[in-house]
Amino acid sequence: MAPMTARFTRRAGLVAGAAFVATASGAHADESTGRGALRDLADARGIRIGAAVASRPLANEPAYRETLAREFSSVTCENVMKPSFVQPAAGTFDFQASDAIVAFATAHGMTVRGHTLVWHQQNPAWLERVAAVGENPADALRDHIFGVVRHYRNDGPAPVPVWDVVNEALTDNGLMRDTLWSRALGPRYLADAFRWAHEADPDSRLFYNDFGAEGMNRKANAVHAMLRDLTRDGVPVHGVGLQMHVGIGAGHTPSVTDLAANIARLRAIGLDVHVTEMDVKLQTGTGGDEARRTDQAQVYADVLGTCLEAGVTSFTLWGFTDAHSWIPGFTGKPDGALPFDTAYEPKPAYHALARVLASD
Ligand code: 9MR
Repeated sequence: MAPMTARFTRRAGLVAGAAFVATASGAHADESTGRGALRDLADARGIRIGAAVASRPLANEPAYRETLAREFSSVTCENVMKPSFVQPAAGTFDFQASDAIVAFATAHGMTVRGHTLVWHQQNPAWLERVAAVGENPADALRDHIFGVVRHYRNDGPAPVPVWDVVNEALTDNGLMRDTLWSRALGPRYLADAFRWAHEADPDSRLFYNDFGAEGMNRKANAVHAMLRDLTRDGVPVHGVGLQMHVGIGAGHTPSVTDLAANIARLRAIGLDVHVTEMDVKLQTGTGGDEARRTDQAQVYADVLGTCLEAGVTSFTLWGFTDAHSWIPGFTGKPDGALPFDTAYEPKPAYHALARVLASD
């Protein structure tokens, strides 16, 4: 594949796409296409455009709610569906926070990606202990998966049609990550988790989700091989999430050629491919200067354009406003990795995404 087709060029992706105006409805319609917000453009292409959502700004900031509902057609709970939130004590489930996000999504015609059932982070202390001391850890994991998945199948505000069942089970070298679950249950915990999730809701699409496995590298090879073996063994895994936490500058984003090749080989083994957590670091320690924002827009355009061409059907960002991004909490520095700035104004990255969605 050519490294970049004409429609993802800087010129087509950015200059023409910069002509956006606020409409009466508050949407940022693109003057050059006469089309509306990202979700309208994504609808027209038959894909979902999503964002990770945090509970506090959703409850407290009207601009957060308005932008989310206007621009996105899929939501992922950034934190509150993880085990430490939904099962804080053994056998005691608490869906208040996650239900609030699911209810918001439903009220605004958005779908939900469930995130995440099995991970080595954000587990409650009781579950860590159960896994560590070997007190029926398989039962605990199965009960957790059943408790969460069945809630959304039967009692929650809406069904969750897609689950990230297992998150980040491999290392950068493509080895099984040493986690509470690999130690307690061995590598078979992956197959078990997918089987339990499928039993709990046979209608949900079940995903494996990881970072740094977007291009054709060692980890991506291992993800592909692992999922090929699981599907060959009849394990109900239906898709793979490419997280896409990337950045501007050489080496911080996979090449479009590698990305396309990796998506193609995953689809060739029958898997759906979603982008699940995209953000693009400026690596400035600030909100970034104009040139860096332009480079960032190009990365968003290249990745989205490649994914659309390669058959990705759901494209989720890890947040949407620089006012609420996980990166400052992680690096200790502001960054500006998302398409809306801290005042909810669209950045060049926003226009680039819209432009690619609107292109033929
Ligand atoms: O964005 C999430 C952040 O608020 C949490 O503190 C963090 C805990 O590790 O998890 C972040 O979300 C992660 C996601 O669940 C899985 N992939 C990596 C994401 C960013 O770290």
